[in-house]
Amino acid sequence: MLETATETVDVFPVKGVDYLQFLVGNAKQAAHYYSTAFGMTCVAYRGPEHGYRDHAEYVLVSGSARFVITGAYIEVDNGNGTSSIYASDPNYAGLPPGSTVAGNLQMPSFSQSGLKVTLTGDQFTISSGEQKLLVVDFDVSQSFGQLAGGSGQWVMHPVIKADDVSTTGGARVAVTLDAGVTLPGTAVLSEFSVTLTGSDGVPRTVPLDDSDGDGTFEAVYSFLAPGDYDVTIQAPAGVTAFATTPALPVTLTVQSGQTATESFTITSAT
Ligand SMILES: [Ca+2]
Repeated sequence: MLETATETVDVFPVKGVDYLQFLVGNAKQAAHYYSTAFGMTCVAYRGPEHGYRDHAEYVLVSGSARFVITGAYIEVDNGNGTSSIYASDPNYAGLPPGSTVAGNLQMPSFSQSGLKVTLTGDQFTISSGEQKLLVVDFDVSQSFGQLAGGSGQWVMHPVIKADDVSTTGGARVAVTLDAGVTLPGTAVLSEFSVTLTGSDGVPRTVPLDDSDGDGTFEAVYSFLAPGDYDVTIQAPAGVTAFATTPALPVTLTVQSGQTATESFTITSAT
């Protein structure tokens, strides 16, 4: 197993956050909740009466964080080559042009329980006089679900994870084709993707990319909670089987402040 962990320089340091935008079903109700329950201050609003016929947006301020609340939609893969769109409002302004809304996207959590942020280890310690930055990760796969009973409606229960920036690590998974190995049909390495799954069971999938054109395709991860991650590689349609060295799955250990790396060679593909 080729597993190394090296010191890394953060090539994309986060120096500040301009605003967080929350996409909700009822912006007025959510803004009211954040104001009355969380003590945020509403500093701006725009809506139909200002000429924004499809918008109802509130800007809320809490300390130096800003929260912008509007609507949302989810596009669901029907598994047969088609997709359907579910929206918080059939006229939601953020919909793709010309799209047809198949059903309703409900977002009850915002009005019932507010926004919950899951901290690694369920705790976060800040000492007196200390400043900490949090990485906030909106988990799409856990945040959307289909209502039971075949109603066709979708529900958003936002799951947001947070980690102390200084305790997170990164990962870099490289994939190359062995000499003489070709992919079947029109398949190319950029259609492959890499998935890391940690102890939380949440898959994090990143497509392979060769931005510098040197023939080595990579999936790069930032701001991972330290711990062990199972590494798997997904092939596109048209590739029925493939083998790698080292063989999959591989466990990658992410450490705080470091980038764990793993390099795979595809030794056969059919
Ligand atoms: Ca490359």
